[in-house]
Amino acid sequence: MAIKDLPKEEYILPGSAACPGCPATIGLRIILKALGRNTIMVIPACCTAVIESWYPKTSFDIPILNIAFEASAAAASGIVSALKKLGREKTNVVVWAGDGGTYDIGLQAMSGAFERETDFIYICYNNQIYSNTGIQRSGATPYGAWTTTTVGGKKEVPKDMGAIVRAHHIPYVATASISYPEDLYRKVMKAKQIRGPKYIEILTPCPPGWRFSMDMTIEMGRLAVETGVWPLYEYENERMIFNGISKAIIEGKYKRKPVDEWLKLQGRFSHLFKPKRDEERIRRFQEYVDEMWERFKRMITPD
Ligand SMILES: Cc1ncc(C[n+]2csc(CCOP(=O)(O)OP(=O)(O)O)c2C)c(N)n1
Ligand code: SF4
Ligand SMILES: [Mg+2]
Repeated sequence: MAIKDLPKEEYILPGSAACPGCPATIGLRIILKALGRNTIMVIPACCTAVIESWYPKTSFDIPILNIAFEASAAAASGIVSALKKLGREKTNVVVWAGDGGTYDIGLQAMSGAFERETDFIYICYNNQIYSNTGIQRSGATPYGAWTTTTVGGKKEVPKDMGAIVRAHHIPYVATASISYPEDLYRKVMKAKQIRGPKYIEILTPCPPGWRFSMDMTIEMGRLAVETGVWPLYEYENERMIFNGISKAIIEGKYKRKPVDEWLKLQGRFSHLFKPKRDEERIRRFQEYVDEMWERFKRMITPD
């Protein structure tokens, strides 16, 4: 499928309160084309809760439940139960939460909903920061990145959320990127057909948070995949399948670009290049990515 073949319906209307170049609205447009109108979305505190705009006006053309930061997956479980009582099981129940609301504050509720086998889709849009409250670090912030709470660069590596989610042995786990809309659309369409908990995590490069020019959002997402910083995969029936360039990487048909090519375009990493190149931290970043791909290789190699 090509991007021109995606459904023409739009559920994110003009007049949202997003920054220009916002990746969250790009992602929402794509996923809602796949989900369609028969969808109830749960959104905790995050940029998207602001993007919707303020009551009585809204730019979102589907029902939304805005809920406390830590409670989105629990609220989704409640909605799924209520719909079952009403005989409306065909309605898609979807959590759309940021990385702060997923890796950190909403993790317990998400784990509980996965364990209860709630029939819903949990989508994390990962901009690697708490952007709504002014660019603080989250459990998803990369090593070395500037945020307002990691002024000299983050000292720790991000959580391996993919591994945490896969450990719940739910039917479907996938990663995606707003820079590959057809891939994202296909994954949401697939998740819609599967019963039980589904998790999709979308990398969403944020211009003000990562400090790059707003016309570079798509390019920044592509480079994340081309450098191997962001892998595209699906985990289904306990099997890992890579997609697009990530498939070519794992099969040895595409050589990952050096991470510098992604890092140097973002102001949040500028201290790694100025006043002089910080060889040690750039090497550590590259090693982190190399080790992740080594782990993936071990996962797909039969014993
Ligand atoms: C329990 C709780 N702690 C803190 C906040 C303040 N808060 C609201 S949105 C937000 C950041 C959300 O970050 P993320 O989930 O990554 O979404 P983003 O803003 O990046 O879109 C924070 C810290 C809150 N609303 N509730
Ligand atoms: S801060 Fe980033 S994620 Fe939030 S509205 Fe602006 S561009 Fe979108
Ligand atoms: Mg965030």
